[in-house]
Amino acid sequence: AEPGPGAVHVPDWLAPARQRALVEACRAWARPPAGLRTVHLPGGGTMTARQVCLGWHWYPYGYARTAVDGDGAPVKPMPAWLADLGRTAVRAAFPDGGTAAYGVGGTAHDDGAPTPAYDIALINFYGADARMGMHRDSDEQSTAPVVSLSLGDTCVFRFGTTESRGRPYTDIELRSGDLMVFGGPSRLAYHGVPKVYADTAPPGLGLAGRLNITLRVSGLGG
Ligand code: MD5
Ligand code: FE
Repeated sequence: AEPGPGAVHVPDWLAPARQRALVEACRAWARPPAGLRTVHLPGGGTMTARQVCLGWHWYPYGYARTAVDGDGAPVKPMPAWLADLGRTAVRAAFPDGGTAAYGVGGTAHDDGAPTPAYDIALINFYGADARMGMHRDSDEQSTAPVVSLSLGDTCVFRFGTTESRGRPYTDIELRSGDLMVFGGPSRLAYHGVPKVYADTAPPGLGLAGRLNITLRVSGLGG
């Protein structure tokens, strides 16, 4: 299903055992050093979703190799298996390579050159009251698609335009195991998470709340 050009939603992409393994991995990544933290915005606001990073550490607004707005420790490495999962996800979302329609795909994105490896994972943890305001992801130096994996509670994901934070937008429910890929014209679209539905995680996942794993290409080099 395609909420917009280059944006693909693949419901139920992760099998239950895969979801459990990812939740377990997130638990380990959340531990210090460079673990789960609260993000403070330069304007004085606080993000209600807490975050941990792999590969490169995101801060408002850039990337570093250490948790510059946390405990200052080196960011945890991006595991090769998670980078591979990113590439596999893009192939699943764009089975034809997507190059003709959107300039994105599993092996090539904007110019026919091989897509560089996924080298960033940003993991957001949403409690029942957490939200994410409308924003664009523009701190990467690469046009490669962003891969989003949802675990735990169902949320409303709001997908807008590249023009403004406001209407028009499309609201989509994302459930545990869903994949979304944002490429081509959707790579820089405004988006947010206005609502998390408490206690909707699959029983047996062992997660209260929502986890979102985004896989990205930094374009920053080694
Ligand atoms: C989430 N995370 O559900 C979302 C999933 C973030 C964030 O927004 O910045 O950590 S990533 C959704 C995304 C990425 C890139 C482009 C678009 C959506 N889009 O065009 O809609 O926690
Ligand atoms: Fe985002």
